[in-house]
Order: sequence, then structure tokens, then C-alpha cells
Amino acid sequence: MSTTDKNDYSRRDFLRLSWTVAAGVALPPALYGCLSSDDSGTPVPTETFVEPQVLASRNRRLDVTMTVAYLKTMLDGREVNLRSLFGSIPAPTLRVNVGDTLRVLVDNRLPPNKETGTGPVKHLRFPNSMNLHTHGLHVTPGLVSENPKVYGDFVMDDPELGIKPGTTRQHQYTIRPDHPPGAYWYHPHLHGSTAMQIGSGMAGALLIKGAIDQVPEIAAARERVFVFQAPIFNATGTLESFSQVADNGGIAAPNASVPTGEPPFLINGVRRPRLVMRRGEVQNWHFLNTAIFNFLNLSLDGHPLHIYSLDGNTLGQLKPVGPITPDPQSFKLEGIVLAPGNRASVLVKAGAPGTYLLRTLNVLIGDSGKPPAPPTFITGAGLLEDIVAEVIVIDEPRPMNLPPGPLPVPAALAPITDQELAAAGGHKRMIVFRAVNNPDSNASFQGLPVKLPITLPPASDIVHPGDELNDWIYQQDNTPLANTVLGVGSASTLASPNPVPPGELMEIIPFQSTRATKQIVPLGSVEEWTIFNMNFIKHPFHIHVNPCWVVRINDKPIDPYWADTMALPSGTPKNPGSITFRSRFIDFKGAYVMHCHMLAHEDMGMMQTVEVV
Ligand SMILES: [Cu+2]
Repeated sequence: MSTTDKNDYSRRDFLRLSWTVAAGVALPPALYGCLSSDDSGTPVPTETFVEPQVLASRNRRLDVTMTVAYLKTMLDGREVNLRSLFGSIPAPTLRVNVGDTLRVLVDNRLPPNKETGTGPVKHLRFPNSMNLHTHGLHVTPGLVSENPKVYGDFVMDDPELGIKPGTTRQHQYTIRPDHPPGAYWYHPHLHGSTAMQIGSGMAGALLIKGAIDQVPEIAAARERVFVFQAPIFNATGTLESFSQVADNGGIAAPNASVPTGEPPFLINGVRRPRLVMRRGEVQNWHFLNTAIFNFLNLSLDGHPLHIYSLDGNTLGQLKPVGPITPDPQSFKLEGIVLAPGNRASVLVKAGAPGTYLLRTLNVLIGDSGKPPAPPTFITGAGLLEDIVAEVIVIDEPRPMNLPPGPLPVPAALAPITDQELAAAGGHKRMIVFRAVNNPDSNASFQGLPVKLPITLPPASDIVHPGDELNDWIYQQDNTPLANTVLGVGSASTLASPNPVPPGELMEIIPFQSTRATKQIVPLGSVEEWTIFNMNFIKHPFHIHVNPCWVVRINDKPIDPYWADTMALPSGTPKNPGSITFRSRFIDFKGAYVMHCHMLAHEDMGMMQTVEVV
């Protein structure tokens, strides 16, 4: 057997093992980290990196049934029982081509919701209901057909009316021939359950293949998907309700038996997997940050990572990042920084034989003015360096090349120039993201209702039926979120030095409410939006359906780029951070959302409707 065969066999073994893990069978520990040998007796390091199962389109179509159920499996050496998609954590990679049709029948077999009646506030009572979002896809956000009911990228459900346990929903996504090919992902998006469900591992990669994949050097490179997840679960390996999810994406600690802190990153369900490359080999890696709170700041020892695509949007050339010499004292080193929701596709060319670490470097996710330094780690302000994978380059040559020239960029990603914006009317919007802290924190931790330093509107003003407004303002359980209201509002009323200006109420009304601020955009328009951040946390702003051409950060021009998720620079009410982008609201009418991708924030109301009319 040639060495190539050997390598490919061990790869297939691990694909099989991957499926075994997905099926919920514990792997014998001995299978990890062992060495096999080739015919000459030379030990060949065994990969522990596993690919998620791939579900690929055939004849321009992929039609799958997504079973949603609890999964008993091992994660990071611990037995867990968590909600899953397709019986797998992470969920399988959906692989389609531009021009294909993707159909997903969601079959929710989770047990009935328990948290009814007197449980936490209304929208947190449906941990086993869900819906489905294809993150980054330019597809219709509404219904594809009324009879029978077929849904596009629809996430506007009232939490009470999502895909309930025991029910199904048919989705259909038509990937336009001009859709940018790249790395996307899918996950549930029911308001109030999103953080808990994605934190459990309910997420998978969605690859759209097109011209970029036919570049000879990319086509020749082995492709790997890195679904970064930081699954959260308590001491018994479960995550039962939203009230267990902390603001920082960990487990809230109502008692000493529940582990605290932020969960470590896994790649495709494996902690610190090992990859094997040959000297000179080029591989094609898709990094997807599907964690619900934590940023990645990726760097490979001794090797540049050549980015060619961000959030599925081809850059047109390789942009090398690194190699970086890690410095445990520094929070300034920038590798590939991926906020929750972001993706980057990179080419890596293996150098000299040796062992190299793929790290997530120290990263500040908030700027409290005092960068955290080990060992005095400030929760929520920064993440310490971690090793996320190990790359072994073996001394067997496989000479391959990086693409020498420009890379194909889809026409849909042409820059939005000043001229185009002006010709379209030059419409601009300003939108604020912020959390309002409740100073009366002790009261909430004693289980008392939280009082916000604001004046509530009269009940007669509440158009939406029921107790919705109270629900979405008051958070009455004991999570750290109890002290915080997260919302989206209008800059015209909020860009004020007064921390609680009159009119602030509009930012904390639930996104489905008829009283909530809604961004109404005419179909075909081109606009420039500035998103302000008045908090020290870098809230990652995400908007569905149409990508964003980012032109300014903190009002300073940058080298523009396309993205669907952007970490807002930190700020204060007096000096908000900001990101300015332009977008073409084309092809699809309908209602969708923009929100914070720190998903506990989204669940607490940091979400607003965009309606293209
Ligand atoms: Cu946020």
C-alpha cells in the first residue's frame, strides 16, 4: 500500500469514527493520539480531526429531513445529553452549488415544552420549540408557497408559534446562480431559545460551491470544515433552559454544583484535534465561529493563514495573516478575528516538518479600560489564549501551489461606490445597540422583579395582546441577564449624554411588537447604515438576507470589505463605537431581522425587524 493510500485509509477510518461519535457511541480513548505505521515501519501520526458528515446536492438538488432530538454523546471527555440537529454535534455539512435548490424538512422530536405558566418570562418558555435560519444566505425571508406551506429563511415566529415539538416545517432555499459561493451555516433562531439551542450544539456548516472552487490550486487542495463550537452544559451534561445560559455564553451559577466560566472551543466536536499535512501541501480550511458568545483570534504557529473569503464573500486575492509569535501578556495581537457568526476561508501551505499549534490568541471582547491579564481574568472582557488544534507536518513532500493571481469575485459583490449610493438617493440610517444596566441588582438576585430606571408607557399604549411588554422588559430569574436590558433603538433619541433619556423605551420593545421600531426599506434601494454601540462589549451585529459593504469603523474610512456579521467597536453613550456599511436591498421582499450575535443578548431583545417592501 502506498503512503497516500495509508493516509486516505486513516482519513476514512476517522470519517467513520466521526459518524460513530455522531451516533452517540463513546470512542475508546485509545483511538485518540495513537500512532500507526506505514509499510516501512515509520510511524505516521494519526489524525484526530474529524469532518462532520457531508450531505451534498445531486442533480442540482439537496432534499433532507432534519430530525431534532436529544443526543447522548461524549464531548470533551464528558458524557452529555443535549439537543441536536440530525442526531449529530455539530450537525452535518450541507453542500450545494450555486443554482441548486436546498430543501430541509425540520422534524422536531424534542419533548414537549415544560416551562409554561409560571416559569420564566413568556419568550423563555419554549426551549423545545425552534425554527431554522440559514446564516448569510441571500434567499427569500418569507414563504415560498402558501399551499402547501413552504418556508424560506423565515425567522419571524412568535416564540409560542415556532416549530413546536411533534411538528414539522418544510423549508426551501433557492440558491441563485449569482449567489456568492462560500462558507455559511445553519442554526435555530427562535427568539428566546436561540442561545440555549446553539449553545447545545445545534449548528452545522452550509457550503455553497461556485467559481472560487474551480480555481485550480483551490480545487487541488484538501478541503476541511472547522465548525468551532463551545457547547455549554451543566455538571450533569445537560442544558435544560435559557435560564442556565449566562450572558457570557457559559452556565449561570445559581449554586455551587454547576460549573462556571466559559466553555472551551471544540472543532467538529473534538477538543484540540490533530491534523496531518505533508511538506509543501496546500489545504483549504473553512473556519466557522458558531459559539454563542466567544470570539476567535486564530493563528497557526510558523505559517501564514491566507484568507480568501470572509463570511462567504470572496476577497479577490489572498490576504496572509501571520505567522504571529504568541505573547501571553498581549491582548493586541490580531490573527483571524472571528466574532460569533463570522466565517473565514483560508489556504495554508505546510512548511518544514514539525508540530505546529493552531491557537486562538488572547482577544478582548469588551474594553472596560483595563485589559485583563492572567491570572486576574475579567469575565466578559477578554478571552485568554487557547490551543484549538495541532498540525503535524510530516517529512514527505507534496509540492503544491497557492493561487498566483486574482481570484474570481461574483458580480453581486461589486463595491457600492459613492456614485451608486448617491444615484439611489443616498439614504442613511443610524441605529443604536446597547444594554441598559439596572442599578438595583441586589433586588433581582433575591428573586424580586427587576426595576428599570425608566418610565413605562401606559397599558393602553400596548397594542400587542397579553403581557408582552412586561415580559420583554422584565427578566425575573436569577441569571446575570436579570440586571440588563438589551435593545436596539434609534440614534436620534439615544445619542445623548443622559444615560436614561426620555424615549428610550423604544429600544426594549420586542421585535415582533407593532410598537417596535422597524426598519422599512424599499425593494431595490441602496442605503448606508451606521450602527452605534454604547456598551463596552463588542456586540456582533448581524443582518439577514443581504450582505454589507463595510466602509467605515468609528467613522474612519477602512479598506472596505463584505460581511454579514460585524463586531461593533466598544463605546459609551457619550462616545459610541460605530460601524458604517452600505447594502443593496435587492431581489427579496419580506420581513427579517438584524440582531446581536452574542445570542443571549438577542434572546433578551437585542433584535429588530427589517422589512423590505
Ligand atoms: Cu450583544
